[in-house]
Amino acid sequence: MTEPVLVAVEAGVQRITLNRPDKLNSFTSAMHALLRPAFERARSDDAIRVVLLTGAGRGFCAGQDLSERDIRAGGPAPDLGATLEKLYNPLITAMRELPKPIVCAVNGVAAGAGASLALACDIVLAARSASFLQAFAKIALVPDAGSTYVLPRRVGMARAMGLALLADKLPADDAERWGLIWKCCADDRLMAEADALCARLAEAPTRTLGLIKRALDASLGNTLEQQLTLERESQRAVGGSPDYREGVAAFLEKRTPKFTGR
Ligand code: T3D
Repeated sequence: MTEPVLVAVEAGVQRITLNRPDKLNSFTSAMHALLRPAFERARSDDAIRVVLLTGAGRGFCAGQDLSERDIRAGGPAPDLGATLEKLYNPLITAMRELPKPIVCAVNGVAAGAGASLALACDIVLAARSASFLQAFAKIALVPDAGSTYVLPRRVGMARAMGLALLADKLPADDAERWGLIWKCCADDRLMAEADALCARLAEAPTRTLGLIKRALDASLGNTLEQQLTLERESQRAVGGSPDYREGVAAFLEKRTPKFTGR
């Protein structure tokens, strides 16, 4: 049987491919059972220095597989809060707490929790034909898996409201222009650009990148005072690292640094 999530590690990059192309990689519980452990492995395995997340086929991820839900009239009301609590929320938390960069290559439509998944990554590249869709309101749901947190912070409240209330597709070009994602690129360049970015990040000072990610995330809720303290503590931690020594030595010796990630 084909696995609904493929995971491979090579040259410091853990590639995770959502793999239910016929259903636009919409989320099933079987996918959840593979996806979160992949991020947990990325956390504990020193050989992994960057994660690349993408989708197989023409879509990135169409959100929750709606055929998994029992909506028969008169049937028991599904507790969708429970699915968030057990599956989506821990997944998004694991991604944000991973002290390593996550690159997302959005190869096609990212809808519902699929859009949230993409936006939970650190650097989001999208094919020009891709789009982002807050599909939730179309089926009378509230945006979840972190969307209501990320959207206003990235694009401002006016655009976040429009996206969430109207549930119209936002083309990748506009997503880049609005600051929702890092970059949009030609469809046939997407994977090459994502691979190049990951190769670069796999040679970067991983521990430092983890602390940069943590500091930027924390800044959204911190006062300046708290943020200055966090910067001080982060700098204190990396100041004793082998990669800092290597970075400065390489600068002084006018050569390219060889970071180990420690
Ligand atoms: O339930 C909980 O746990 C709460 C958490 C919820 C999180 C959520 O994500 S809620 C939002 C769920 N997602 C959606 O509502 C999006 C539904 N999909 C669409 O609106 C459209 O498929 C797209 C706009 C994404 C793409 O449209 P299009 O025309 O390019 O493709 P299509 O023909 O609609 O889809 C292709 C196939 O994928 C099709 O299957 P078929 O007919 O060829 O056998 C379609 O049914 C299937 N598919 C697409 N999205 C889903 C799906 N099947 C199940 N669930 C889906 N979400």
